[in-house]
Amino acid sequence: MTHASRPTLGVGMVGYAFMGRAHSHAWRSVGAFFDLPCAPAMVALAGRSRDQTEAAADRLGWETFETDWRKLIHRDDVHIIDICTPGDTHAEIAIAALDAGKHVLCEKPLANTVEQAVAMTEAAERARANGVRAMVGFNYRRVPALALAREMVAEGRLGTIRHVRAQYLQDWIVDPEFPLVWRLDADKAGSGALGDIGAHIIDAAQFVAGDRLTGVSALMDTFVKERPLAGASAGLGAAAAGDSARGTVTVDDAALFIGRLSGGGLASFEATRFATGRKNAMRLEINGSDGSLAFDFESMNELSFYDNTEDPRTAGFRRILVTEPVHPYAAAWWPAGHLLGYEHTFTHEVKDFVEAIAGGADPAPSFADGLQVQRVLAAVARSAADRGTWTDIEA
Ligand code: SOE
Repeated sequence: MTHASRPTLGVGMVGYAFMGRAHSHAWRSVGAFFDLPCAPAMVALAGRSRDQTEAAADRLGWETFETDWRKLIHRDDVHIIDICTPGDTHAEIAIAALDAGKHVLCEKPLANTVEQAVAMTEAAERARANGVRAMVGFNYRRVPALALAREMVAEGRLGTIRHVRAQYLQDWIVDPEFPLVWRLDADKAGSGALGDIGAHIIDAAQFVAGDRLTGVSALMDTFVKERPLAGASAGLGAAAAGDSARGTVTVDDAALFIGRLSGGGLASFEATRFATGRKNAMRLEINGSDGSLAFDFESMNELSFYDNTEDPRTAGFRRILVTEPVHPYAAAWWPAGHLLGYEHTFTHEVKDFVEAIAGGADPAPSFADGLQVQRVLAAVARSAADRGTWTDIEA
């Protein structure tokens, strides 16, 4: 088959804010760098406001736009629905799209509740019987260094895993005057640091370790309980009720927990938006009997490896620059040492999704994987609400 005669996969995306921009970039660039079996076409963008959606479609490279996502999912030229909206709408859109026979890529966390995630997973299973695929967007799996870490653990380079230490540290709401945006509203976001960034480290830790959490004990807190309402002037979409108007923060600012892994290891997690000075420090350290791995997203092209089988006189953590053609995803990009960024993780995500669809394979992470993360989030919230009581995670 020539490049030009490949079948087209029409993409329809819902939402055009931060994640919509990141996904648009991925859809725009994926075909230029990866040799895909199908050609993705950016068919249409959906959003509620006509003017803003039209302008976003134009800026982000979408051919057309819709002001109702229901129209999008019934278009014959759309084969994939990419959901980039806040969590409160994921279930409705994803289930309708899957039932309409569209493949679905859904941003994380999969849903706002376990019940929604169960319904979405059931819809994905129904659709799978007809060759329709669903994937949840845990993009950090597609950081080359973390994909390499997974390969190394799977090859046994770390031996038996004893510790998994995961942190996701941000500081964007340290200022108590930072407005009450949707990510601080439980109705829209489900939870705060827990679901937004805790979900990422739960998925990444389990993915790299190849293991699952079985139970947790947690602490959560909301340090700043009221914030200025997000006014229209701030471009944040909520109604302004005067300069001094404040609203209640209904989500956690920080979530910390310890957990047990089914393979016998112990794990600790810290997700916070109050780690002053840490911008996007998504960190993972894994200690095994034969070695350790350490990663920090703020240096995302690097992976630290300690090989415990080496001569102890010269052993030490070594820094692997994960840009060699032999490294995951790297061959498609630049010569070694020419670094990748945050946006590339989304390009890798859509590449893997398109390949799975074309190859009739199940993409990972599946909705069932997203549901399992949702169960961990729920167990963490339950434990924290009950003074840290040990809480098992439903298998
Ligand atoms: C905001 O906290 C956020 O953008 C998350 O929603 C993303 O998933 C994460 O990658 C970066 O931080």
